[in-house]
Amino acid sequence: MQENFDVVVVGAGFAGMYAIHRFRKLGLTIKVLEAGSDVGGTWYWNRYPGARCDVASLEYSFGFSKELEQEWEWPEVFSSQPDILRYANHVADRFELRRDIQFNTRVVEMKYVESSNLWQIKSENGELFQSRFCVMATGCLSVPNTPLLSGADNFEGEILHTGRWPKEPVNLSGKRVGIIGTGSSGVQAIPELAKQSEHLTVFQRTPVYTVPANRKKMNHAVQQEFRDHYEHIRALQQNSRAGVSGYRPGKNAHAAVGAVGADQSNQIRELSHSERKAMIDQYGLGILLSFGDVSSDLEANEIANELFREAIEEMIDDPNVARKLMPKNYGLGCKRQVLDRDYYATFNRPDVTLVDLIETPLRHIQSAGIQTMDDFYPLDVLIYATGFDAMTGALIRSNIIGRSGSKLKHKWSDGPVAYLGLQMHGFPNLFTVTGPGSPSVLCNMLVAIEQHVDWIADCIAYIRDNKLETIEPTVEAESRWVEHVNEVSVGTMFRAPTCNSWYLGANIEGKPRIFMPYVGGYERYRKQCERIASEGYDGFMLA
Ligand code: NA7
Repeated sequence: MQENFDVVVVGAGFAGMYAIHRFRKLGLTIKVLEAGSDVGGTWYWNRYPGARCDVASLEYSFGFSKELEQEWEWPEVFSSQPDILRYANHVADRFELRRDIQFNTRVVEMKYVESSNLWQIKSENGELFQSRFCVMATGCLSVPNTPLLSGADNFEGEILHTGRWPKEPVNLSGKRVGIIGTGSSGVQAIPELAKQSEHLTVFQRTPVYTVPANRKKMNHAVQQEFRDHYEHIRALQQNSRAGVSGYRPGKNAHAAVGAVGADQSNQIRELSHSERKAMIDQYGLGILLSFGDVSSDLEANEIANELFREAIEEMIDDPNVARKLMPKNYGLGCKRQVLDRDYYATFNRPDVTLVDLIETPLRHIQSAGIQTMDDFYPLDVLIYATGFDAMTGALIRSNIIGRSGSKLKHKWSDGPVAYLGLQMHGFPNLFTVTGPGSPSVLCNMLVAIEQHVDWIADCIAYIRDNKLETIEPTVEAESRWVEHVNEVSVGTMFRAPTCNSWYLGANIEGKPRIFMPYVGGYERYRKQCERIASEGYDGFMLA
């Protein structure tokens, strides 16, 4: 049995959810296929203790509905995973989205059939769906990376991954827990795991630069002020670099540093050492991210790195542990900025051990724990906080087959090639939401999602209204865009010679090293998308 729709959307995170709402307005028939058992995407899967968003919630929220903006209450400035998931569920209920979603359905193949100009979508349980348009709302960080570690199968305790945390509560009390990975997920989880377990051992490969998160409860007057000015705030977002308005009623601009959108006007080079230290004392380590030269000049960056290391030395009781926690071989701004709650203080606890995997590499995982070069660490639970096959992972996994049987995984074997991060040549009528080559992870995701879904909806309406059949980019437009994405990233800290990050695919063995998101800024990107559409889809072939 094959079901037919105008559009099949893969994924019921925020992108897939908004797509339903938006496409319904066009009168399209829609089916959203979602591997999980409910809505929420990232916030459905990442339920690990301490999971939290690094963009303030009054900004990290949908702007398409005035009623939604007015009615929703955010309990904290930077929301925890349960609150964001609650919001996702509220949106699903309010707009009755679930009736167009089929849960527990993992897509295993998507094939373009040239003779009918339709896509055939196959699920893991063998169901078939057919549609004229496909929208990949599969998320940028949705395929967990579990490195193949020697002897991993031998481990007889419980194995968890932060990106696939169970729905049922995990009881860690009285247990010896080990965690591998100190990126955002590890850093957020470690203080909570230390509280919940009997003993926590942190296996660290690369020390992280992490700054304290804003942990304020929501101020109701501020929330109301946002509600009163949302129209203005959404306009500011649209004209910003990172989809963040920066609107802070009555607050110092330094008060809220998020992972995207900090003020970049100051220069660290212009201050003396004591002035720099005084600023850190006053505003916290997060202030280092607000210096423009720190993100553009390697020497200024090293000044900030050194200040960071000095701060770690002051915060950690044991100088040997402090030394291990100091990042040395790469700079601030190379990786996505990590925000934490009590990360460094956690290493002063007697029930927390830090293992430096560079000094004492992991030799073998055994049935009862981890053997490194110099010691054995007995464990009841082993947690991977080892990140994701970012940006391309979920698209390649969906096994997308385009015109003449060409496979996306082959097209992308040297790195992702797409026009505007929205479409690929050879894959007509298939769209990606926040795909590689778009601002995506460098932008407030909800802003990026709404812009992409709106653009795709307008494009589908244009095709329908003009009695056209297909749209896909030309090879030339696609390669020009890829070149442009590459050009604008040159000279940024993201591409510093010492930098290895998931933005570059460097965390996955064998993945081509390409800077994947568009760093030219959201506003600039949005305007290009709008111009292209208004000029009759410049760079696209319409048939
Ligand atoms: P990240 O940021 O990719 O962090 C993964 C961590 O896992 C990082 O510390 C890695 O060390 C470590 N890792 C990965 N593979 C290994 C192996 N084989 N051995 C030891 N350690 C390893 O993922 P997160 O989930 O924390 O965050 C991803 C994004 O989600 C984040 O940026 C936010 O946007 C939300 P490495 O640095 O590679 O040496």
